[in-house]
Amino acid sequence: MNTRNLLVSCVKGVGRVQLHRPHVLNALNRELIRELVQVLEEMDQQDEIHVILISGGDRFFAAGADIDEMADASAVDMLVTDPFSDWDRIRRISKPMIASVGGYALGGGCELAMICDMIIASEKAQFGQPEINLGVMPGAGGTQRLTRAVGKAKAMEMVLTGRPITAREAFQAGLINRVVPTELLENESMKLAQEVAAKAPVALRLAKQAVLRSFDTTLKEGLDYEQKLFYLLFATHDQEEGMKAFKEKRPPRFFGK
Ligand code: DAK
Repeated sequence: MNTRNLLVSCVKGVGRVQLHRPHVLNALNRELIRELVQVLEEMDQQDEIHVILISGGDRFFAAGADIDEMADASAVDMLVTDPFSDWDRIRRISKPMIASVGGYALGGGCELAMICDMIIASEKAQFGQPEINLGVMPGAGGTQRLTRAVGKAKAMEMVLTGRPITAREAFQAGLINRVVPTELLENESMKLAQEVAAKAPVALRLAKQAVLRSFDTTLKEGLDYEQKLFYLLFATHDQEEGMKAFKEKRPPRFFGK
């Protein structure tokens, strides 16, 4: 697919998407989001891709939604044109997504990273929800996913002051999976993505679904759901292969069936 704001490639089971609007620190305009959603949905359908890795630039992952595009909108414009409707499709991507954050992940940038299933960041990265400084508030998960990840105290402070936190603070607060030296970010992100990409693809999808379900269900319903998905995996070739390979003391060869 031809894109103006993204660099797209595929390496050993990993679909790589790099946000690329450097002159505005990857501000997420409508065109970029439309392209991103299309690429993610295509990757979700491609058998050779098992994991999706989203990255930005060295100094910035994304500095949020494009303020120039929003500045003159009225509430009615927002309601009628629903300019952010594409966002919702990102959370329906069924393959695991990893965000690789090299610098600022602010506003919508932080929210995009949080839609991903894991976040790996460089020592220079910063995470924040500065919308309050613009007279608004987060609109794509900054009050919900952030609070679930870091708890009420830290989320309130970030959302009400707009102050970003460092990668180390984000790690300590449970927002991100790991912090790595800047020069290792690309390698470490790829290593993690390939480690996951080598697993059984159907099991990956269902496991992702089950973990996400825990956020909006009761424990009992979540456990029932998990159990059904677990049983369902016994209909896959990969379950047979995984267990056979274990008994034969060899690495499994998964086919995604
Ligand atoms: N939008 C547009 N342009 C931006 C931008 C942004 N978010 N961030 C940076 N830029 C542009 C700057 O205007 C500047 O352009 P020129 O002046 O060169 O033409 C260029 O990028 C370089 O930026 P700076 O000169 O400011 O660079 P600095 O290194 O000095 O500062 C910074 C970096 C990241 C601290 C600063 O640029 C900054 O504070 N940026 C704004 C961060 C921000 O407030 N982000 C939140 C935006 S609101 C929703 C979905 C999403 C959202 C809402 C709803 N739904 C699904 C409903 C999201 C909302 C937001 O993210």
